[in-house]
Amino acid sequence: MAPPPITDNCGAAIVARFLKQRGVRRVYGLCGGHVMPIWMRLDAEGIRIVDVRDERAAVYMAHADAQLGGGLGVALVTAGPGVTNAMTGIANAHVARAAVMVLSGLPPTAQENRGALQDIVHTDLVRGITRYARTVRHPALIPQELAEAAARALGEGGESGPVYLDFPVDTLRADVPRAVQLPELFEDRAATPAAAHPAQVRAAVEMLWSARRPLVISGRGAQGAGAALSELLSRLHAAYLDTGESRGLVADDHPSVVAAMRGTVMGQADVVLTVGRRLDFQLAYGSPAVFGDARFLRIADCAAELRDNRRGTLGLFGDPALTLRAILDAAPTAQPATDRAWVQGLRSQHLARSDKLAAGMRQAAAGSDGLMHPNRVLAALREALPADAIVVADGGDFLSFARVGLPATTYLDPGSLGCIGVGTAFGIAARLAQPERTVVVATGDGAFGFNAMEIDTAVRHRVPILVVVANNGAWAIEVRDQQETHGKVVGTHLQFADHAAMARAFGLHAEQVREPEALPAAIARALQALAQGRPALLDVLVTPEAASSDAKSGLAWVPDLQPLAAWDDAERRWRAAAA
Ligand SMILES: Cc1ncc(C[n+]2csc(CCOP(=O)(O)OP(=O)(O)O)c2C)c(N)n1
Ligand SMILES: [Mg+2]
Repeated sequence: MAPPPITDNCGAAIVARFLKQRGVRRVYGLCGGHVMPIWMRLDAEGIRIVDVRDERAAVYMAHADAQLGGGLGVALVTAGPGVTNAMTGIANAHVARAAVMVLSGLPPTAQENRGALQDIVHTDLVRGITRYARTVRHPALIPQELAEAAARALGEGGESGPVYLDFPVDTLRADVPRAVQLPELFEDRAATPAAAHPAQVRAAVEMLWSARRPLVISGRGAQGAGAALSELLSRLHAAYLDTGESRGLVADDHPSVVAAMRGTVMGQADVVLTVGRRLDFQLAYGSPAVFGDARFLRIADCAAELRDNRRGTLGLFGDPALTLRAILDAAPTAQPATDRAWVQGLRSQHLARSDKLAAGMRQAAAGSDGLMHPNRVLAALREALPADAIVVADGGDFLSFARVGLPATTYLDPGSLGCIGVGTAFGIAARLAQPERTVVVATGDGAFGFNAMEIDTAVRHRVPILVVVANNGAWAIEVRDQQETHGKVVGTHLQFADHAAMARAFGLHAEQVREPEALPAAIARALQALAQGRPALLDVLVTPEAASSDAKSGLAWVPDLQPLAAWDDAERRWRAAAA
């Protein structure tokens, strides 16, 4: 007997209606019988289904969509391997604190634990990498579980991050009592965010306005606080560092931006203000070995960004934008104690370094193999891309070159999990979330391979992104580590495969480029294809010999105490001095 047709009041219909009401316009997924009722109801509600080729990519896409769209990113994956495939994406969203909701199905309740097809306890698997993970076994519980999961994902009263719900398929097919479909569960009624306590705001003003060398560092939690942050920097004449999570929040031409002087400014500041930023490996865990006796002041709306590694002199728990605004309102009109010459000096060194880098990139020498330096690709892209292009960087050495060499107001990369392979998926979702902007994915050949099949998704869904593969026939950053640390290279070479031929097979506009002189015209043709709604791929042969800053800094060989060799040495000296 065929299953009864699903109604517009069944569990799956409630899931779809909930998402629709919460403003979700796209769901990324890969179909399967255990989630088919949701799939069909999403379509019935007019929510676009972006069907992908691997569940991992669906979650990466939901992640990028959440970050660039500002709401919930949703992935729908089937039971069993659908969920296990999704797990790397969930882990990545967990570390990045991205507001992702992953939905799945289960065998019918009457077959639970009997050895049913695709039966495995998903919630046990994802528990450690989600804010909330529940199986919803009764249709009447669906509205409240969805509401709670959404609140947790968005970080209402806590830290944002991925959430997971699954539903036995009979629960999805069963009707949901009208009485429990309370409007308050469907509407977005997030608790109103508030600024930190006024007494703490005054203490923060005192600390900032008396600092000689104030440094401000922003992160994920500062998104949405750009205007207040820029104003604070201007009034305080502070130095400013961004760390990838919040790129574009403060304009590059702001006199506080000293990105190219990161190491120096971290060692010289006397007051360090973190805004929604963890003191993770990118910031030397806030260690006094690197920051000296700087005092820390922290502003965040979640515990992880308020007191990880360094509790600091002062921690302001509150909405970052409102708290910064409160600081500005409470600040004296008198000039702060900032040593203006210090900031100006850093700024001019930053500008000199940035100019030197840009000039050097255009002339970077080829390798002994005759292949071009990766910076030649980036220099050509810099020339051709619009100023507001979204940049997605991925890979090992090439990620490192791109992070430094490709300025962007919106930037995504594998993040703190080091989750290489996100590139194409992030690019697709970025373009869907912001369809008016040019999206370029700058990826190593190794990183590209993980989810290369998603170029098919880009074609089928007519998502015009430009994928630039830096083809050096290797996991190059690992090759160098083996050479330098172990004196032997094993299992780290790839082939100089023809990724352009592969891309053409899936319907992209694609070319392989060997000479730097051919880059401008090839990029122009690729952008032309984009303008016609067609994704494009450039497979650029580059030398594996070029050593990136990440290769040189020690990041690849993973020192014991700190992520970079210089910080590791400093940490050793500092610990020894105290012993
Ligand atoms: C999923 C995953 N596997 C392995 C690694 C380790 N890893 C970091 S960078 C890298 C090499 C990347 O190679 P490619 O994308 O070709 O960039 P290249 O260094 O050659 O420029 C590897 C294997 C990782 N970070 N993530
Ligand atoms: Mg490579």
